[in-house]
Amino acid sequence: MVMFDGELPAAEELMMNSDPVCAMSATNTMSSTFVGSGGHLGNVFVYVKSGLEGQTFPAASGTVELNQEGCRYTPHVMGIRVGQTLNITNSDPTLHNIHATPDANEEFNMGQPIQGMTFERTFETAEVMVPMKCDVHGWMNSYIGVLDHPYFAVTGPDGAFDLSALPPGDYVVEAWHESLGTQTQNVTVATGQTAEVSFTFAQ
Ligand SMILES: [Cu+2]
Repeated sequence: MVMFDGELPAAEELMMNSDPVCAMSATNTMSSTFVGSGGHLGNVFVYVKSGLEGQTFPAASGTVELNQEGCRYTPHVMGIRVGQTLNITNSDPTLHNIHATPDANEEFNMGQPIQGMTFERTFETAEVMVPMKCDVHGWMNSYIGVLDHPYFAVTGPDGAFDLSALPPGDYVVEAWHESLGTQTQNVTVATGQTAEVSFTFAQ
């Protein structure tokens, strides 16, 4: 569970009118930075930061989807495995470009002028997080956590996450939020038991 103890910033009014296609979607002008209610914090990337060294894991099956719809990225925060295919789609009848600005991976920047266009990318190195943005629409951004193991999750609006497939062991678990920073906790998973982990971000 991830909680937020503080005052939520006022909803960000976004300048979506600059593109008539985006303006049609402007009913949803809430920033996706803070998602959740009642103190529950969504869009937090939670992952095992250490404790899995030296282990190898079966390759991920399937692709991960990143969609541009209503001049937003969906999802806003996501995780992917090293080498797993990221399928990026433009569902809008307007130009978007996908500009990834990683530190450890290769930067890329590709335009998608036509509705329905897709392309695929992979990431070669673990990196938390890879920022993505659209240079046409300054409000469009998203973050992708790239990991070489499968133990990661993104909190929903209820603040909940589930790493329950994690085998017994001693771990450092990190919670990352785009504007509140990171927190870590030492977590011991005993055989046959469930560890409850809670993070509280304050401002
Ligand atoms: Cu765009």
